[in-house]
Formats: sequence, structure tokens, C-alpha cells
Amino acid sequence: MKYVEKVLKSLKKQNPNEPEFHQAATEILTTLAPVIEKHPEYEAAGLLERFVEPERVIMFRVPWVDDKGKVRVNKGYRVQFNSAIGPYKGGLRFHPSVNLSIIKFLGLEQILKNSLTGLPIGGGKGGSDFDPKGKSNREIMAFCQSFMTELYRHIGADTDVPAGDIGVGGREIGYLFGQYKRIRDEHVGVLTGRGLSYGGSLVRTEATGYGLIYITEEAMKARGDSFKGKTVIISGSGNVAIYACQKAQSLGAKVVAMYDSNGYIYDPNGIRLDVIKDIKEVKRGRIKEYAERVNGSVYTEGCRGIWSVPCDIALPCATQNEIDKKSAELLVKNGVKYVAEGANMPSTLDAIGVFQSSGVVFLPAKAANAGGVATSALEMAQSSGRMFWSFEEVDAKLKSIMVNIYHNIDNAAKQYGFEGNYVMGANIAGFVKVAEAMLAHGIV
Ligand code: NDP
Ligand code: 2IT
Repeated sequence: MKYVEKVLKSLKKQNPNEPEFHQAATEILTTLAPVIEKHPEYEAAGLLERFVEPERVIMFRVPWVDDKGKVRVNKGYRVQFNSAIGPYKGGLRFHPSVNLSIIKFLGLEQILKNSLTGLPIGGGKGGSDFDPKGKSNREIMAFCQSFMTELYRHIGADTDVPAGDIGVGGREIGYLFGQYKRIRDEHVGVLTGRGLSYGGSLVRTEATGYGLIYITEEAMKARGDSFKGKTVIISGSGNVAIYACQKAQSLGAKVVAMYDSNGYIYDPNGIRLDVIKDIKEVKRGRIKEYAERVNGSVYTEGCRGIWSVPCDIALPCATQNEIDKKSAELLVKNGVKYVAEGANMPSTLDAIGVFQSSGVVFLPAKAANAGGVATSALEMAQSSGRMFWSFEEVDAKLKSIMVNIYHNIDNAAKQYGFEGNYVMGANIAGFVKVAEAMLAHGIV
């Protein structure tokens, strides 16, 4: 389609050297063609050109002092991408690979993901190339305080509400919140994923992993299938992976493999999550230790080897582009039936093609991992209302949001004649609401 092609071409020209951003934009825009055709008013209003251009990009210096007294400098980012349906909302990623391209791809994805939750949240993302690995608590605190000393002026409970992502969990959110409160003298819901003692919500820690399993369960139910007795592999061993594992096991699945960036473990008896939690959440150690502690399990150096483990269900929960065409072909050859993305953009465009042409049920990230940000929005609601809901209450809301997302993307795919294509379904269902809001606001 001409309009889509024109916008994509100019995006690549105007934003050179941003391969992840190009990849996410290509996936989204090419699947929106049928909607754009139906709505000529979108082109007349320059809607796509505006949709792919962030409302604001903030880049800043983050100086801090390490334990040896040495001055260190990192790059800080916040991309406030789209506020048409609500305040900017999205996580902060601390990882040495972070650059503008990665933050922009995550921000663009976040707009549609947040729209799919049905809750009033816009899209944003931020982070730093700071590497939390091997740093002392004092170093983490020094970095977080410096990061917030710039970020505070750009965010607010009704403006932009960051949260966690890779390398940013409860500890980091605590230090960031402490510094925000100290500078602004405001105890408000400016960050989500807060601790339960200072305004956090029950279930937020578990939400992304649980949500991933809830939506996959719904897709299975629609096919007369269930998690019971299924073999599952999960990449990563961080926040999303751990709680996806917990919920899948509680539904009777056998999770046989997980990884960290160094290598993967295979446990034919089923992963012992208590051991993983101890290694990862308590000791912040390496997954290699699992094989030393659990009889019958094997550790293999190199994380990508995980995709050679035969399974019924694959849940990529670590990072972008962790499944390429070859890994996808291997998964299909070994009989995978469902792939649901806990991480953001873990499958390359080629890998998605392989899954879709092989009849694998493929649930894309913006639908499958929306449970985290949805529960963040529930945390915001509790903050504004000065309320605290029970675990059961939040969990029930999360489940119903995920079930709704499944049916919305399924219906959108059917409505446009692409039954079972959830990449199209998710992009279309997410985009329509944002487009309507943008049209209503005039040229802004
Ligand atoms: P964590 O930092 O808790 O865990 C990340 C996991 O992925 C770790 O096991 C880490 O291994 C591994 N990992 C990270 N980068 C790489 C890499 N380049 N190569 C190989 N392995 C890597 O992060 P989360 O669990 O929070 O996030 C995981 C994914 O889920 C991300 O894509 C994130 O964007 C997405 N997501 C997170 C949400 C949330 O609520 N937290 C919500 C929605 C999506 P190691 O420890 O060795 O680095
Ligand atoms: O990618 C994501 O959706 C997140 N990292 C969670 C964002 C949030 O605001 O809870």
C-alpha cells in the first residue's frame, strides 16, 4: 500500500542506524494496510507520519561515582511517544545494549500494547546503558538517584509514569521513587512496580508472567486444549520468566528449560522454581548454579541453544530478536504448537513468518505481555483512589483483561479476513483506538 510504504521509507531515511525501530515500525505499519485503506481520512490527517514520530525525546547525562571513587557517566533516555489515550506509560530498561533505537522500538510497541489493555494509558519508554550486573547496592542507588535528578522534571502521576523492565525491578524502583519524592516533596503514583509498603499493588510483580499464561490458556481453550501435561520452554530467568513458569506449572505444565545470557539449563524432571528464585531473586547469581544444585539437570553454555529443546509451548521471556529464522524452524521441526511472547519483539520478522506459515498459534508481545502494564494501570488507579485491593481482586482483573485482549485480537483478525493472524489482530485492534483519539484532538 502506497501510503504505508511512503511513511516507512521516510521513517528509515529520517532515522538511520535504528534497526530495531525500523523492525517494529515495519511489523506494525505493514499489517495496518487494510485499516488505512478503509479510512482515507487517516492519510488526509497525516496520521501515520504523526504516529511514528515521538511527541518528545529526552536524552541526558547520568554521572555517578562508583565504589572505587571513580566518576562514571552513562546515557539516560525517556521517549514520550504518544499521549493520545492517556499519560505516557512504560518501563525503564537498564542494560549495556540500550540505545535510542531500542528505546524507540519499545516505545512504539508500548503505544499499541497499552491501547489493547483497554485502560487509559499512552505509550513511553526509557532507560540507560548502565549495567546493574555486579554493582553494589550503593552503586545502584547512586546511579538511580542521579538518573532521577534529571528525569523528575519530565514525569508526573498524570504526565508520564515509568516502571520496570530489564535490569529495573523492585530495588531500582525504590531508589528512583525515593529520589523523586525527595526532590518534588510529593508522594504520588509517579512510578509503578512500587513496594507494597509505599503504594505498590499486589500482583504487579507476578503480572507479566501470569498474564502471559492467562492469554495463552485462553488461546488453548478456544482450541479445546490446555496446559495440562504440556512441555514448556521459557527463555530468560528474570521477572517475566519466573512468574510465567510459576503459573504454567500451577496449571499442570512441565517447564523443562530456562536461561540467562550465559547459557541454559535443561531439567527433564521439570524446573524447580524455588531453586531458580533463590539463585536469581535472592543471590542475583548465574543460572549455571542450578545444574550444580539439582540432580539430573544439565547446563549448556550459550543461551540460544535453548530453542533446540523439543516442546509444545515456547515462551520467549528475555529480550528482542532472541528467536531468528533458524531457531523458529527448529522449534517447528520439534513440534511446537504455541509461541507466546513474554519479552518485547523476541522473534525476528522472519521467525514470525515461519511460525505463521507452519500453523503455530503465535501470540505477539504487545498482546501477550500486556499484563504487566495493565496491572501498572491498576496500581495507578489504586494510588489515585487511595485504595489497596486484595491479591484476588487484582488477579481477577488481570485475568479478565488478558481474556478480553485475546478475544479482541481474535475478532479484529477475523473482521479483516485474517483469522488466526494475531500480529494483524493486535496491531489493528490497538491502533484503531489511538487513531480515533488522535483524530479527535486535531493536528497536534
Ligand atoms: P529481567 O531483568 O528481570 O530479566 C531479564 C532476563 O533476560 C534475564 O534472565 C537476562 O539474563 C535475560 N536477558 C536480558 N538481556 C539479554 C540478552 N541480550 N541476551 C540474553 N539474555 C538476556 O527483565 P524482565 O523479566 O522484566 O524482562 C524480560 C523481557 O520482558 C524484556 O523483553 C522486557 O521488555 C519484557 N517485558 C517486561 C515486563 C515487566 O513487567 N517487567 C512487561 C512486559 C514485557 P541476564 O541476567 O544474564 O542478563
Ligand atoms: O514492556 C512493558 O510493558 C513493561 N516493561 C511494563 C511497563 C509498565 O509501565 O508497567
